[in-house]
Amino acid sequence: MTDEKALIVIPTYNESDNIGLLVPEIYKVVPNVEVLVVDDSSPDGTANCVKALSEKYSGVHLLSRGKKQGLGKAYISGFRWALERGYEYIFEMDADFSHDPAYLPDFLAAIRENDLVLGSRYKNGVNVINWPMSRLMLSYCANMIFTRIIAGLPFTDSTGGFKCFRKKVLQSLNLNKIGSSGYSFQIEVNYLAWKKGFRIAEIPIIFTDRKRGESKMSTRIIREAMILLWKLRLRSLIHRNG
Ligand SMILES: Nc1nc2c(ncn2[C@@H]2O[C@H](COP(=O)(O)OP(=O)(O)OP(=O)(O)O)[C@@H](O)[C@H]2O)c(=O)[nH]1
Ligand SMILES: [Mg+2]
Repeated sequence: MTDEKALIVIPTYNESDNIGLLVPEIYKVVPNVEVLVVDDSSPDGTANCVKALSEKYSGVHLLSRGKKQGLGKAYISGFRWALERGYEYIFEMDADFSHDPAYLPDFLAAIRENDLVLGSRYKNGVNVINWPMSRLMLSYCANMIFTRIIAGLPFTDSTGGFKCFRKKVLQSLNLNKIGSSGYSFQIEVNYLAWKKGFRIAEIPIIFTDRKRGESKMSTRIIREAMILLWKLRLRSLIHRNG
């Protein structure tokens, strides 16, 4: 564990079954980090669970937003909150236990030599547990074929949401201009960091499907990602030609 301040940003929508279990697991592994839960006024009372946690763990913070506006917008407010307070390492992590806190030390080790560390489900084969074949095929093709071929990204997992940024990467992004909300938010941020020449590493993670709570995956999210890939392709072509 490094001495610099690390913040784990966790967006939540109806994660009251998970968040109260996840935070203690995080603190067992990395006691010195802080946690910011960005909740979009979940009807299931997730925010109350976070308030109770913050009484027990002084490093737990809650950022409440008025209504559900998608993952991307939640992360952008979380990033702004983190930058205003000077955290050096800023994590993205899901609340649903798909991202095992046991990997947090691996990220902290890798970020010492890098500016952005991506947790990859596909770096060492396929490490996804309990997803239906259709969902796995969609994710695998999106990452290993579409993002690499259409947008030219050199990563094995560009849509994953378990990652760690150095502060300077987020400071360099124009957060107002990031328009994506679903998985394409992850692709867009990776693309922008890669184009700026930051050092980006992937570490292998095993991803497990959620056991509790409901999925927010939708066809709208998939459509948004496909449109973004072609936009990025176009953007690369325009920049290449002057
Ligand atoms: N604040 C906020 N959080 C969200 C929103 N949509 C999803 N999340 C959270 O983002 C994380 C990832 O979302 P998931 O629902 O797990 O999405 P997923 O991983 O695609 O779907 P499953 O794992 O299959 O359920 C979880 O912690 C969600 O609670 C949103 O609109 N606002
Ligand atoms: Mg999930």
